[in-house]
Amino acid sequence: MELVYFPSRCRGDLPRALLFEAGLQFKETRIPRDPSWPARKSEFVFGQLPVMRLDGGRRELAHSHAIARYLAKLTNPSLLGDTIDEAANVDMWYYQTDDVFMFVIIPFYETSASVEQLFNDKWTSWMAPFEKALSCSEYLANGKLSLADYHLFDIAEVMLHFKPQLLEQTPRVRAHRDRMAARPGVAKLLEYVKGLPFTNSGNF
Ligand SMILES: N[C@@H](CCC(=O)N[C@@H](CS)C(=O)NCC(=O)O)C(=O)O
Repeated sequence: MELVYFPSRCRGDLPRALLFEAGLQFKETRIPRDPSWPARKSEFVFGQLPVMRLDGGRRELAHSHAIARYLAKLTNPSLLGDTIDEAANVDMWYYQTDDVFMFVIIPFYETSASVEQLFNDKWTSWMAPFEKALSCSEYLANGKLSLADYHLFDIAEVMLHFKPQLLEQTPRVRAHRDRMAARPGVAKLLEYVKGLPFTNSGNF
């Protein structure tokens, strides 16, 4: 398996985490995010990354969530829920994490006082449903580990680096991040991405 992404964390970490958690061997190709990138976009089905190359490059799977779901099905299908109802609950939490992730990555593209203000104003309300869910379970959905937990971890990681003081205001999300970070595969991920920026825009 070959994961193709930029030399950054952002949407690369979810597939990376699942690969490490499953102990799968993979190759990672990092495409420089520099003036040569626009000419390379057409190499990829949607002109964006991450992409996973399968079957020695004969198949290409784009979209971090399609890749994540594929890896979950392949290595630990329970991450997607064990019944239809569980799966619906996992999807619900997973899609919510992605809605919030889209906000949380705004500073990758913009730096302004208004972004800081947005985070100060909104972080606790974005996190409120997660804090509530984590008050009765260690996990977001069905009382067990799911894909949604990995994507909440991605959100918390961004905040830990961007505005750690805000993460401290949501102690259950903070504790959930620490529990996830202690998982052997996630610990390997953190070692693997050490020093990688979250983005290549230069913002952070
Ligand atoms: N929904 C897609 C979003 C992919 C995406 O936005 N990729 C960004 C990097 S995180 C990208 O390729 N940007 C370069 C470009 O659009 O030219 C996913 O989850 O994979």
